[in-house]
Amino acid sequence: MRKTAALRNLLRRPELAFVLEAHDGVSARIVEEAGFQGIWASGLTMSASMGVRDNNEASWTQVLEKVEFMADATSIPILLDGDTGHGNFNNVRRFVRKLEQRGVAGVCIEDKLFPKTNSFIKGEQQPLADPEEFAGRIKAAKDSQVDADFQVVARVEALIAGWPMEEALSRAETYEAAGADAILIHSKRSTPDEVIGFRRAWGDRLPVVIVPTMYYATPPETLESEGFSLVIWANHLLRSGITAMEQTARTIAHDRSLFNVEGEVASVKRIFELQGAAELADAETRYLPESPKDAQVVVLAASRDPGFGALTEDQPKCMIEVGGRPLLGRQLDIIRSCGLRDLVVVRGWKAETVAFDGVRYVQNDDFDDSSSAWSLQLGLPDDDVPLVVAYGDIVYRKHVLRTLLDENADVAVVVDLESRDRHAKPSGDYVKLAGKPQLAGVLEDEPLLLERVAGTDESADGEMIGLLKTSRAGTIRLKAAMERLQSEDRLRHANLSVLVGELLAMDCRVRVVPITGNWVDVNDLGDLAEASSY
Ligand code: SPV
Ligand code: MG
Repeated sequence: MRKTAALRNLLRRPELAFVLEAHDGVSARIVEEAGFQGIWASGLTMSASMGVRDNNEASWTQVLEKVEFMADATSIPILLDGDTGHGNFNNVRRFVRKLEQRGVAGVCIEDKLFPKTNSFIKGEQQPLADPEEFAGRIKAAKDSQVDADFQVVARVEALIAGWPMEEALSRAETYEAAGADAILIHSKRSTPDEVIGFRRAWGDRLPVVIVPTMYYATPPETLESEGFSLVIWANHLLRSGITAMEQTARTIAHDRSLFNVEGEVASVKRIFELQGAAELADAETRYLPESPKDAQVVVLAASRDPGFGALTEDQPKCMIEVGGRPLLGRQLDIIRSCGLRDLVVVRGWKAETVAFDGVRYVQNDDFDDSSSAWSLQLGLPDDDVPLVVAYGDIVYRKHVLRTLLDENADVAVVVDLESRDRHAKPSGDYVKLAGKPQLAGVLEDEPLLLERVAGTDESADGEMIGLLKTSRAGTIRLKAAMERLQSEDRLRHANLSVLVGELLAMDCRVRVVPITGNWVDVNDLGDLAEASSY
């Protein structure tokens, strides 16, 4: 529903409606989140929040600027306190057109003279407008609106200025005849007698709006049963904000520390929420090209590898030091040097020994009875972000990771085409490629794809080194493959090769980034010596 129509409904529906004051984008959002169906953009609080008086010291265009932020930040209608309309009928015409353009649903103008003064400052001494002249402002407003549902509320200040009820009623009648959509009857009494008296005499002719700032103790049921249409809580967010801000400022000044206020103030995260940060993050996934540097890196470093005997007695394999630096430290340096910053390490065996700055850790308590896909599942982010997945016990030259990141594919794995020539022991991560694996041809021709995982089959074309990346779309596929494995109870003991095999089984294209050497999978002491050069 358009905001104008929504405000019209609030004014016209049989049940009493409530709107709460806001004075900027964030307070407007707070009003909406609290469940209100409308916002009062108060002249008093908008001017106060700008540090000026409620005497039209802020120009009407400055008011427009402010209310535009409020309208943009919210989806409920705003009734703007238009003061006197900022001049005569002519100023009102332009004002109304501009308010409509800024997404404001209605305006309330009061029968006083520009520049106005707040009603609670010597209200009885304030001159009222000539009712016929003010009726001209109302008529001009109604004649200028483009949207038929834009609401113009005529505010009667007669009771504030000390005139009798007859004057208030006669003015209301004149404004109704001029086309007003509702009458705001204002009172500075501490009881609702005046406004109730007005409403009873006025009847149902036009909806009646009230501002119970001074008769705040009146129960809402009374206001409801007296037939009012709209209650404006006119200034309470600014006032509560002032109390909180004064308290916080005094405490910080006194303590010279934030310690005593931290638990009392909204979190920075809450500010981000109110600013709509989540919407932007969502939009980024739709509109920004994926940058490989935004990938989340998950390094799988939970396993012990008892083959190393005493070397992995008190630490996982990835923490074996070569040249004074643990293997994992070397790999993290390489990862960081490629611009990747979001690093997760899945720890397991002797987790406490795996400690690097700037890394988030996830724990695989079942490291003895699970494999790398299980660790990966524990380290996966909830969001479908691009991923880089690496075994924790490999090291490679920087350009290996660079080439992988540059590969424009949803799923890509690094495959060493010559690993068999260097290793005596067969690997379990051999793969068969689709098409010709010759490196020279590969670099120029069609993208090289994986055909199947080949386990220990030595006639295969190469070996996956344990380095894989996915785009956002690839992450979704990867998660689906993991779910399939899990549904068949195969995930717990699956390594990356099994996972890649499952992706292929799902008809997912897996791009191959071919290398020859330039990496080490540390399996014996000879590998350790080589790793020290990375
Ligand atoms: C405002 O909120 O600015 C109003 C209501 O006009 S009152 O302050 O009560 O006049
Ligand atoms: Mg005002």
